[in-house]
Amino acid sequence: MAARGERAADDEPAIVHGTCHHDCPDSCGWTVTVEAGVAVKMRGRVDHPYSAGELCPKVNRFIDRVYDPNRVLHPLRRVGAKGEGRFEQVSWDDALGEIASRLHEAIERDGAESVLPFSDAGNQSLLSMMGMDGRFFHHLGASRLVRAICGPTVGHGMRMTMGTGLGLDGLELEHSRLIVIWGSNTRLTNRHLWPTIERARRAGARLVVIDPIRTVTADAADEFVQPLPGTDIALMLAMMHVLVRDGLVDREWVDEHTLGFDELCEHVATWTPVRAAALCGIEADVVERLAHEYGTVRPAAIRSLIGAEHHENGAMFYRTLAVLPALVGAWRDRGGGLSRSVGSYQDAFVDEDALGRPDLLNGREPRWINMSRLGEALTDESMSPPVSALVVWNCNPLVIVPNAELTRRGLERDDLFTVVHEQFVTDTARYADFVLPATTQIEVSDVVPPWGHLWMGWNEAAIAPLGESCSNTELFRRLAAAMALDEPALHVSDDELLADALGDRVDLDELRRVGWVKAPYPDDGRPFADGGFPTPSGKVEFVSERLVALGQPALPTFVPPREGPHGDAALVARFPLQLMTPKQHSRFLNSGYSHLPKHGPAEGAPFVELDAADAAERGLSHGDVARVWNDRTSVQLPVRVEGSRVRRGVVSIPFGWWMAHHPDGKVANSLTNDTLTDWGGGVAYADTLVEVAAEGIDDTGGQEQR
Ligand SMILES: Nc1nc2c(c(=O)[nH]1)N[C@H]1C(S)=C(S)[C@@H](COP(=O)(O)OP(=O)(O)OC[C@H]3O[C@@H](n4cnc5c(=O)[nH]c(N)nc54)[C@H](O)[C@@H]3O)O[C@H]1N2
Ligand SMILES: Nc1nc2c(c(=O)[nH]1)N[C@H]1C(S)=C(S)[C@@H](COP(=O)(O)OP(=O)(O)OC[C@H]3O[C@@H](n4cnc5c(=O)[nH]c(N)nc54)[C@H](O)[C@@H]3O)O[C@H]1N2
Ligand code: SF4
Ligand SMILES: [Mo]
Repeated sequence: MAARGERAADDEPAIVHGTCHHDCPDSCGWTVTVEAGVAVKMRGRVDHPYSAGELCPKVNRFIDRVYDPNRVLHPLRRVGAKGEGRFEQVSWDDALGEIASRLHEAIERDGAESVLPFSDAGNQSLLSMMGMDGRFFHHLGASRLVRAICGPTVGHGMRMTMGTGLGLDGLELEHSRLIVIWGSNTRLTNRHLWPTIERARRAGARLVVIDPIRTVTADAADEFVQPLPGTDIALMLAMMHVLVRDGLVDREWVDEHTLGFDELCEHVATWTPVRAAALCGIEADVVERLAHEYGTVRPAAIRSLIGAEHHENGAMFYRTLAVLPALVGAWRDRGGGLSRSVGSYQDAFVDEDALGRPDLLNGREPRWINMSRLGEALTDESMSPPVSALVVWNCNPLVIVPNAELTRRGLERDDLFTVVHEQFVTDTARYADFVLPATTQIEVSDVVPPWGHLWMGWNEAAIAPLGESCSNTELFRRLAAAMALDEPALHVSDDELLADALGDRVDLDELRRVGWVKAPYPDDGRPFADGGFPTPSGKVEFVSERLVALGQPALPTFVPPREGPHGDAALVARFPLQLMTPKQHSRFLNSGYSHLPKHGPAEGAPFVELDAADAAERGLSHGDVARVWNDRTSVQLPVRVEGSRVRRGVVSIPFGWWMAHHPDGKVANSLTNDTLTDWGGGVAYADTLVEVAAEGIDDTGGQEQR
């Protein structure tokens, strides 16, 4: 067998090294065995500094995905009605010719802003996620997409307190002696961090998990706290109350590195554990114990990721959370502080502007459209200009954007021209005028800047693109050529794009040879031991003038979500249960695997999960078919009560299944809330109120939209 870097003889298997592209914190290293141009085996790369040889239940079968008989391998033109999913194969030339003229038409008629690019991190490699697309749409002057459905809210929240979203590298948890996982499901969503946490526990660390759902991570914790969703800020304020009341504050560190301690003390004086416990639906002594443990055990780390941002108060959650480590001086210690995405450490390598070229806007300022409000953008008749052309890649918006039935109505519009670049005919693609074939990660070389660890990875193409599929960068080069756009920046190669993005900060030859390069991180593992916070005051801001300027309270404040258990009373009276729609299946990555024969069926089918008492009150038993509804729509699902992981007042429908898997052709997001977060541009789909009843009981009061 030829070693990496050596060219294999044609009949000899080759081993090619790559990096996983999924929107997952782990960015694992892999090796692909190729025989006669065909990928025959994929394994975790044993010497990868983070993933160390393991992949995961979804990607262990990635080769099946690549060669799945339902892959889109040729351009398709719609022949049926929108949504029907009937297409005919056409040539690239025909597809590009028609797409180019439709885009020109839309631009001439309605202006360039009538074109909406729509994508997220379906492939989060550097060129695949923000390679040529940025240049192409900037040059056109198309509407700009606020890509904030995942992550930015966490950073925007922390930034108001610390001036930065940078936190503790996850691997530093090895040094912690108290680990509080606050709103993350590590064993499912970030599995390669788990061995680090287990190592810390073997060395004596205690693990507390705070989550409204008893997740697989909660199962493994020393203590599990299960608040009502969206209420954690009350819990944090009460912990501060106890820390101040019982003298557990690190006064020396606070005096030197924080702003507004006296105001904070006054502010939390009324936040007794009893008050917070009532709002969170937990016991007051749990709050006392948690605060005492956090105030006395060193080093103490809080670990979070993304999930808890999806609330109306999502940014405030992280603004408030970031106060806790400062109060107890946790940043002093190696293994102390707040750990979350470390993606921003890659800024040392990547120049996003040199890659995406916002200068090609030439002074124009096209409107911004928030991706989480796609349904509204497509259906709001006051939009001027209307969105008349939608180009989707790297994303499956119909399944993943909240308020899905509104998105569906938009996609059904006859006067909307939709192009989807995809590997499969997803629910979104069924509504497209053209579906164009996309490559998979083993067919294209690229660089992967991770957000869960520090090693930027190289991905070497292992096989040639299947069928007529092409990469995301190639798609936009082809579109630019078909539209006769002669801007030279739209016609450069992938190598040139990489050179623009990485400059001389990364030695590309070395990256290709080794497979990874580590972003700079403080040697002693203590990024803020001596302060140095990039806020206006240079300190951790317990009081924030910048928040006041945003129209937000200066101090950390619990504002109950409107569509939550303490929200709009009239709404709560009609819809007393809070719906969670979590990532729950180890074989799924968002909506990207439920349609595959060895992934979907192994996870069963969608269901609605209830606490036994809530089910009994509604006369529902395990296995019954129920209707789950609110003013957005109604969804029909089998009931799960046995082994339920939700608490009273909360129900849950797993996220990721497609329309075809749901008995009535809806999806979990058909029910969810598309209200944006307090700041940061995220979305509050985890603040969704519903009612549940046995199928056949009509209690909608004619409120349904559809
Ligand atoms: N197997 C698998 N792995 C994945 C993914 C997948 O789909 N499947 N998706 C990937 C992606 S895109 C991302 S962003 C990451 C996300 O990684 P995580 O952030 O770890 O995952 P989530 O499940 O979104 O949210 C974590 C937890 O937050 C909890 N939560 C929600 N609201 C609240 C709240 O108000 N308070 C508290 N305390 N907790 C709350 C949820 O119940 C959930 O258990 O996972 C990645 N990894
Ligand atoms: N209710 C609810 N809604 C959610 C979430 C939730 O937990 N609950 N999670 C939210 C989060 S955190 C996220 S990140 C989003 C994720 O939402 P998406 O980014 O839409 O994630 P996926 O469902 O994985 O869809 C990615 C698509 O990209 C395609 N793809 C993969 N690689 C390539 C490529 O190289 N080129 C092209 N053109 N396409 C490619 C895949 O085939 C797949 O269909 O969903 C969000 N929505
Ligand atoms: S999806 Fe995540 S855990 Fe699975 S191989 Fe990719 S990076 Fe690793
Ligand atoms: Mo995400």
